[in-house]
Amino acid sequence: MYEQVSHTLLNDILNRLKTEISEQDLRHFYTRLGANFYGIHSLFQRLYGDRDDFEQQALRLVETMARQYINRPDKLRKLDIEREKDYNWFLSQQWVGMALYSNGFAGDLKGMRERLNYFQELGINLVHIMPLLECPEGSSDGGYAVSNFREIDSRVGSLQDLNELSAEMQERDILLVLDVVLNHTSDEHEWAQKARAGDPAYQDYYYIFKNRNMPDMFEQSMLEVFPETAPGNFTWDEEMNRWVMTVFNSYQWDLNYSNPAVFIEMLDIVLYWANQGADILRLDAVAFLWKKIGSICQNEREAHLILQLMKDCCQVTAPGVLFIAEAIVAPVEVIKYFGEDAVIAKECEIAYNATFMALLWDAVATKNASLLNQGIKSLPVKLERATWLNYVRCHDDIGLGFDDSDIALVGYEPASHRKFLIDYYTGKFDDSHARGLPFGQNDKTGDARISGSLASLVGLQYALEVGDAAATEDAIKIILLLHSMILSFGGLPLLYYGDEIGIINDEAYLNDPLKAGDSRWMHRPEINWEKAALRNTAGTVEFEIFSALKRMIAVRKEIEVFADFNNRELIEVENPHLFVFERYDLSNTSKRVLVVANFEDKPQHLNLGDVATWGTTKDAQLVDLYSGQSPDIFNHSLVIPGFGFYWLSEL
Ligand code: OTU
Repeated sequence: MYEQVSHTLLNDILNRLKTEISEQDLRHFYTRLGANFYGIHSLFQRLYGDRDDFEQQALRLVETMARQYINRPDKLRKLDIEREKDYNWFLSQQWVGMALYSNGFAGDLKGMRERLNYFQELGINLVHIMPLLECPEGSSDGGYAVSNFREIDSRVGSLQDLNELSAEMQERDILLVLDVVLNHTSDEHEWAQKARAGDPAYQDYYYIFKNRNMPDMFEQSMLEVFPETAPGNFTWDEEMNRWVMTVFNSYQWDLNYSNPAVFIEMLDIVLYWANQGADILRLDAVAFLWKKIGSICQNEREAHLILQLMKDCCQVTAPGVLFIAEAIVAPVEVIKYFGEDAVIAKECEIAYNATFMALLWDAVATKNASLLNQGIKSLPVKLERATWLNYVRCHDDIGLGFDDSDIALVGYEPASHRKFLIDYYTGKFDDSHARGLPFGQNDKTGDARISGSLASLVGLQYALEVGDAAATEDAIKIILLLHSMILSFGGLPLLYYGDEIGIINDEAYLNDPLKAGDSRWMHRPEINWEKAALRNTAGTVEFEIFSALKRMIAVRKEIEVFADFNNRELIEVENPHLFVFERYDLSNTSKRVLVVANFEDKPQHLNLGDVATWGTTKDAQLVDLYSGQSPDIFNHSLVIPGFGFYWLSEL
C-alpha cells in the first residue's frame, strides 16, 4: 500500500518537473531515483509528513536532485558508474590519507598544487582539506563557522583554484575530501542576517526564541561543547531581540532541520560540492543535527533519519561520493552512523574512530594496553561496506571518549583515571614529558580534553629541548608505534599534517586575541618547508619519522589483509603491555598477518602459546613485513623491543 503512495507521488512529481529539467537526458538519474524513491519518500514523510506543504517540499527535493544531476560534470558521472560497479573500492588498503589546513600546509590552494609531490613522496593518496569556505575574518572556529557555503575563502583562493587543484589531484589518483558543516552557519551567513532583519522564513532556519522559557528547558538536559569559551547553548542577539540556539560558539547558529527547507538547502550544498569534484564529504558534527527537549540533543533518532535521507539523495545524484560521519560520541552511538541496517538505511560509509584514537592515548600514558584491549573488545562490530577512519590525532582536542564501565573493568577508578590522563598529558607529573594543554575544562562536570601536537604530547619537544638523545629516540618510537596501529587496524588511516615530520606545539596562537582562548590552535601548525626539507637529511628527527612512515605506508599498501572487510580478530594475551590482533583473508585463512604492539618502554615478551594458531611457529619462520627482519624468539616467546611493533607473516 505504502509503496503505491510513494509511486503515485513520484509520478506526480515527474509530471510536474519543469520542462527544462525533464528535457535533459536523465536516464541514469531516473533509474537511481526509482530505486531509491521508496526510501527517500518514507524518510521525508517520517520527518516532514505532517506539514500541509509536504508534497510541495517533496517536489522541491526531487528538483534539487535533478538540477544537480544535470550540473554534474561528465567525468564525475563516469566515475559514479565505475564506483557503482566496484562498490568496495574504498575498503582497499591502498588508501592512506592526510588532513590539513591549506593555509597552514602550503599558504593557499595554489600553494597546495605545488606540494602535491610531497603527498606522493610519502604515499598519501587522499587529502582532506579542512574548511575552506567563506567565513568571517574574525571569529570563524577555524573555518567551521561558514558564512557562504558556495564560495571559497578568498584568503586561500578561489573556486577556480580549487577546481584546478582537484583536477590535478584526480590525474594523480589522489582523492579529495571536503567538509560540509551541516549543523550550523556563521551568524554572518545570509540566512542569519535575514533572520536578524526579521524575516520569519529565515528565522525558521534556526532555533529562535522570544524569551528564556524554551532555552531554559533545553538547558536542563543539554551538555556544553565549549564550556570555557562558549558556556550554555543559547546566545542573546541584540539586533533581533531574541535568543538563538548556539551549541558550539556564540557565533555558530544551529540550523533547524525540523524545517524541510533547511534540509533541501543543505542537500543542495552537499551535491554542489560533490559536483566540484570532492570524492568524499566530511559531515561535521552530525550527532547534533536534531534537538529535542529533555534529551542531550545528540544522537537523536531523527539525526540518523536526516543522514539516511541525505545519503539516499546523494545516491541518486552523485553515487560515487562517500560520506564521513564526524560524530565524536560513545562507541555504541558512533556505530549507528554507518546506518543501522546496511540494506534499507545506509548513512555514512566512513566514521571517525574516536574510540580507538582515545584508547591509543591511554595506552601511551599508562604504558599498558589493558584499557585499549578492553575498549576494542567492547567496540561493536560494524556493518559490511562501512569503514573506520583511524587517526592518531586531528585538528581538534583529544577527548577521552571511552566508557567508564570499560575503565572500571580493567581495574581503574574512572574519575581518577581520567584525571590522571589529563594531568599526564598536560605535564603535571615529573615523569611525564608531555607538553599538552587542557581544553574544554568543565568545572561543573570535571570533564576536560587535551590539546597539543603529537610530537609534543609524546615527549619529543621535551627531549629536544633538554637534548636527551634516548628520550628523543623513545618519542620517535611512540610516534611510529601509533602510526603502525592506524595503518594496520582496518579502515582508512588519516595522518595529520606536520606529524610526519614531528612538528611540535606552535605557540603563535597566543599572540592572536581571536585564537588565544582556544588551545586547539597550538596543534594547527604552519609548515616550515625549510625544516620539512630535513626529511632528506639522514640523522635528523624529520628524516627518522618521515622515512619510517614512508616505508610503513608503502608496506601497508602491499598487505592485502589490511583492507577492511571486518577481518580482524583481537587476541587476548597475558602480557598487559601488549596489544595483539590478527588480520586475515576471509576466503583464504592461510593468508594472515599478526600485529603486535608493545606500549612499554622496555622489551616485552609474548608467549606464542597465547596466540592459538601461531603457537607452533618457529623463529626463522616469522618475518616482520615492516622491517623485513625475523623477530627474536626466546624460550617460545616472541621478543618485542620497547615501544616496538611487528606486522608478522609466516615465511
Ligand atoms: C567539529 O568538532 C569540528 O571538528 C571542530 O573543529 C568544530 O569546532 C566543531 O565541530 C564545530 O563546527 O562537533 O561531533 O570536542 O571534537 O566540537 C564532534 C570538540 C564535534 C570537537 C567537537 C567536534
